[in-house]
Amino acid sequence: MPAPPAALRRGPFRPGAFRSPAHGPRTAVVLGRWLGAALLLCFATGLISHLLQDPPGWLAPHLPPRPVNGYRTTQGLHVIAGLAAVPLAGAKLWTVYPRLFEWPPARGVLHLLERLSIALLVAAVLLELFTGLLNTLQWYPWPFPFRQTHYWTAWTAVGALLVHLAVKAPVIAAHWRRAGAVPPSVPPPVPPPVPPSVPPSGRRAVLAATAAAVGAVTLTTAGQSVPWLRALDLFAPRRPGTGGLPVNRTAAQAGTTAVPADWRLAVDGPAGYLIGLGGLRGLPQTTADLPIACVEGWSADARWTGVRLSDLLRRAGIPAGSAVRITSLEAEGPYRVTEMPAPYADDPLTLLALDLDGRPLTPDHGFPARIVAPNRPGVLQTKWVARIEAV
Ligand SMILES: Nc1nc2c(c(=O)[nH]1)N[C@H]1C(S)=C(S)[C@@H](COP(=O)(O)O)O[C@H]1N2
Ligand SMILES: [Mo]
Repeated sequence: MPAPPAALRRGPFRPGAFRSPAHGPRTAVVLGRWLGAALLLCFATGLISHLLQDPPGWLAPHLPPRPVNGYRTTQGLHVIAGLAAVPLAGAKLWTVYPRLFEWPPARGVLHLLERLSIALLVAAVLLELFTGLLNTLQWYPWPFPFRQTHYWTAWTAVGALLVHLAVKAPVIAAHWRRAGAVPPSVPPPVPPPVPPSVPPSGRRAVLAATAAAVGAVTLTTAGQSVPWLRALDLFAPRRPGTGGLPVNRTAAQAGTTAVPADWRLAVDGPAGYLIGLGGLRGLPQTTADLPIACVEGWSADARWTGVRLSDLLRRAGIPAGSAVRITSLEAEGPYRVTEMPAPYADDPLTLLALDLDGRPLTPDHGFPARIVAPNRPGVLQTKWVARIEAV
């Protein structure tokens, strides 16, 4: 590689400025494997979340309401892998940042394109981690919609990641195994002279520190979706209070604290009707243990009691196999209206819940009645229900 002009041959541009194996390709490959695995897990689980929350028309009638804890599991993994990717991305960038001082900055058009694709990859991954992290805090200090941005940036990141893997395939292959483990058929490369000041354990120290950081982040936040880690859940933004579910949007925020005394649920259909709380309590009641699995990263179990949604629909003459629209009392808000595909509406565990853990719903949890369905993102578990109709 040519040396930079004399005036630049200092500091990080000095030839041989970075000689520690901590900045070497083997470290980059090991960290890249961990980070790549975390990012691909994020991508796959994020895609599931996106499809469950906003399915294209052809998919909606085939969404599975089972397993009951399916969405809780994939969303828990999404947030766990995303949080683990934060220290991993930091370590990976630290390992390769000496490349910023490479001379010349571009050896040709192809090399320039390759470097630009890495710039895009880094920008997309950092934007994903940043927006995802802030979403778990429900903090949106930006003018763009979170979900669409997070979704399309994910495709950008994965595309740039595939280009990166293809370009780097020879380096990845050469450093996939530890230097000592190279198969004997390949002549061992002549190791570059390492000055004695550089500890040979530099790489191991970086990897160990990264693993420790990932472990600490995971253990202190995974409790927001993994019940048996709840005791260690120090840093997750949301935890169930004493014996309760977290609340994302309170009744005060939604303007639904004062439910009119003459509240009636409207079920629209060929035999549509209005029914009050007393009428609903007079219908056969079902109890089901279903989690609220919030897209903002937490999930929690609860025991719900209420009327099967399918019973309410049949009474209105709405046939099985119908998708329904559920509208909240809330005057406005992104989750005021939900469309529920037929498999959920037909499921015997999908309830119009009146009780939570054996007590009538509190205003924050959706009094007088709310929807709960199995394997469904929390955002779609509509609270303060006013109207149900076939679509
Ligand atoms: N009408 C209405 N229903 C809603 C919401 C809302 O903003 N409005 N928030 C949803 C979200 S994001 C979640 S995670 C769950 C939380 O239910 P909980 O507050 O009872 O725990 O309610 C859902 N139901
Ligand atoms: Mo949520």
